[in-house]
Amino acid sequence: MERTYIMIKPDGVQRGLIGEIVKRFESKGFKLVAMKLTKPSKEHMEEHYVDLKEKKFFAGLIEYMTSGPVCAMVWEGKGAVVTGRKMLGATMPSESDPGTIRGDLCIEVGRNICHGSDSVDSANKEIAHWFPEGICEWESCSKAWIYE
Ligand code: IDP
Ligand code: MG
Repeated sequence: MERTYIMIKPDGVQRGLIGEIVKRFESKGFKLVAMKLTKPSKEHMEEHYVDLKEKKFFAGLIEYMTSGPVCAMVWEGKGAVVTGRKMLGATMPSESDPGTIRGDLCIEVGRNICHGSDSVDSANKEIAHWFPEGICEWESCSKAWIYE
């Protein structure tokens, strides 16, 4: 089953939006297989966003992302990567559709409250980066009511 790395950024944590975001993934039918609150180091965060290191907003992004705890999670389910991205909404909140997390809950790109893996390959890398201790395997009693 596919897994994706979803992270509630420091602004989402500070604004008390952990419950709201977790609720959407749970209600959808995805299974939570790892979760922790952690304050990432600069090096850890730079590695996470290594593909963006040439961008002019990189320094500001790292400062923002290391300004407080993030809620790191792994969600599992059919199509979790693509559907997770749809649930987050477009990177730019001004372009995120209503009904998406960013579309409903934030205004600026530099405070867009959540991260989601953009491919299965990045998901695997990000899960290994944030959860070197491994994830929690468990069987959900609702599986047969979510999947046919
Ligand atoms: P994503 O989070 O939707 O995958 P990316 O392009 O991977 O978007 O960018 C990572 C993060 O960098 C964004 O979520 C946002 O917080 C920040 N970011 C992206 N573009 C800009 C920008 O133009 N200005 C400031 N921050 C940006
Ligand atoms: Mg990205």
